[in-house]
Amino acid sequence: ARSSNFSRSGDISLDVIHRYNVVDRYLTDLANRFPRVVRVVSAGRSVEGRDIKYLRISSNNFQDTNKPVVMIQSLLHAREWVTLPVTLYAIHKLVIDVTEQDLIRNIDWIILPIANPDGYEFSHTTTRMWRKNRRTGFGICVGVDLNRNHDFNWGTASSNSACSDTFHGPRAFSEPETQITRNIITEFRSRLSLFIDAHSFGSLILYGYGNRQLPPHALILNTVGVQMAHRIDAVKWPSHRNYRVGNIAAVLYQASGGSSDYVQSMIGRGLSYTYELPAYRNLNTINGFLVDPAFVRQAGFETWEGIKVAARYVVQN
Ligand code: ING
Ligand code: ZN
Repeated sequence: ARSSNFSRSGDISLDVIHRYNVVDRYLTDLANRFPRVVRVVSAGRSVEGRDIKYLRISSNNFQDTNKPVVMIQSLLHAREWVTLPVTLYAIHKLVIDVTEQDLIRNIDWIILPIANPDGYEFSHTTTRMWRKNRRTGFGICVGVDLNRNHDFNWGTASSNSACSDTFHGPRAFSEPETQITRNIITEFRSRLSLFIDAHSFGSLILYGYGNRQLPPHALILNTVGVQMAHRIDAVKWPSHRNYRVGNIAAVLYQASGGSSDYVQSMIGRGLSYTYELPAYRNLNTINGFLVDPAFVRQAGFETWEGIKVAARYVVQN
């Protein structure tokens, strides 16, 4: 119902996990309401034909090429629902409830809330634990793991079986959803200073590379990561664990073709992270992908506190 998704002024509610259609309409409405700061870009279509939109948020329409660009995306993995409030909260604080002007004065933002719309809708309508996109043509099994499909060490730590949840697809960037990321990076790579891909769950801030090799500026990635983690820990829900920071393979597992690895490989000394948000479950569930509605707003708020730390770091360095 319109009333629970949007306030009377047209702002989206931040304590609900919204469906694709609601978010899609919101992005367009926002660009119409705030034409001087918000542009909506239809970047392409998913396998099933859904429009994949992102917002460009800027005080001067990206004209000042000295400004760093920060990109945040969510829902590359369908079932990781709690990542959506991260991007919606960021949009809210950059466009509607602007309490910190420096963020918009000093930075141009690219925010892509639903990177995998087909998988996301499928996780609402049919299979809650769906992870991949909805590519068919591989026999009885469906879907490519979009976070194994990017062109960095592609196919070296992932599955070649379409039945696997980590199927890397027939070739790097075979999927329209990952091609969109590639196109955005190609367009903005010289100014892209910070990239954050929001996943869940685990309370981790991860940096490259997924084969355990460290980028030359790994010490900076770690230091800024720890600063973000400290900030989130300071405002997090008391019973939730502290964030941990480290290399993807060292902290979690080996994985190739991830979005943050690809972006890191393209932006030199820029900072690229995968966030694993906490398991915002209620006490009766063991599944960390199931979100207690009581935590949706908190998830957006506390993650934004962390993102701001890195955003301000890239402005100053
Ligand atoms: N975790 C990520 C995954 O795709 C990851 C971890 C991060 C892999 C960065 C590769 C690169 O498996 C979740 N929860 O999806
Ligand atoms: Zn994920």
